[in-house]
Amino acid sequence: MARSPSDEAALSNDQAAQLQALYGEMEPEGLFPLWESLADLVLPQPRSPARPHKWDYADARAYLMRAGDLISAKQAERRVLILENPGLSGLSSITPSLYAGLQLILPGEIAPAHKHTQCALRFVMEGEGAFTAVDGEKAIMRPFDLVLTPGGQWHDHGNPTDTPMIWLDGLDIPTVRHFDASFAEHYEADQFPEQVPPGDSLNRYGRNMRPLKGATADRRPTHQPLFHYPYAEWRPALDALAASGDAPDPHMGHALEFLNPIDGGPIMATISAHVRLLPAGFETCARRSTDGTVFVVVEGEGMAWIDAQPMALKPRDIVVVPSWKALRLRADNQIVLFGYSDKACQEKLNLYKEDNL
Ligand code: 1HN
Repeated sequence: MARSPSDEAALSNDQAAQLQALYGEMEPEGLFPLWESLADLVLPQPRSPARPHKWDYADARAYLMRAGDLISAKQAERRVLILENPGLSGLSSITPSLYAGLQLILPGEIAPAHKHTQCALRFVMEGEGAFTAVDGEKAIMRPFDLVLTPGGQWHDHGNPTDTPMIWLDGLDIPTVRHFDASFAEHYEADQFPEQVPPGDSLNRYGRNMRPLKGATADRRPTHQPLFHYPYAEWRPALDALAASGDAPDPHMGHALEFLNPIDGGPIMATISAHVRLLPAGFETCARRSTDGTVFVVVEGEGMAWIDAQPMALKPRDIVVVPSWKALRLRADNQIVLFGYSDKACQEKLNLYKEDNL
């Protein structure tokens, strides 16, 4: 939409020289000419600085285990390797709005209780039986469970098992940074006191029901009662969808979004998450959307093309697809993917757009 002055009749040498002199004098006052940058500020379509990228789980895991030999979870507060997008150097971001990291908690360790404005999700990569506690309620984690720690809630992690536990952290850190709205606090003890038995809120809110009345019914924040979405529940739901006889969506395959039971909306205010199943041999049509998305390969092998850049997929690989890059997928055998993005936030701001090609 914007044209620079150079598109018009060329500036005379004298005009150009006088403009440069003007810019030079204004700059120390914090004043700049919009006409020199308008075309870069208001883009005709997204031009993400983020790049398509894949992290090989085995490679990242080897570094994470080395970190495990060198620093404890307690010393580190959180022992995490940040998955930084190569196009967003120094920003600790996987997309301009989202953060991703791989967190390790070793047998016997505790990651101490804290709370912050940022919303987080955990997607379990390996290990079974460690927990995340949210406001004193444990979610016992198994591979490919989704666990939320919504903003403002005390959370600590512990691993009472004899094997390492690794999960992917997804947070809205860059979004909160953008709004200059970060607050954080440490709890006075390592763990927030246990309030209810593990699984309590899943029982109350995770069965398409909610407490009708009762003293403990409102213990969870009313806008965010459920924080555990077990693999044991979402995986059979995908299989049932695939077996229903409906053809897979040409762009998405069989896809299910995780919901907040309180309003049927996305899981958290800033982050949406979904899973999809692509039957063996299935190839999607290309699709682009404004929500840069982080994918975890849960099972299967195949290929992704991101704006025609090919990437081979195998279990536990992590792939980022930036905003408005066309994604095409092929499943060599049946593929299951988990994905999270800032779609929830973009929809609130009336920004979200998708294009099925
Ligand atoms: C955080 O609270 C966790 O609780 C993990 O496990 C990673 C990265 C930045 C800020 C807070 C956690 C985090 C984080």
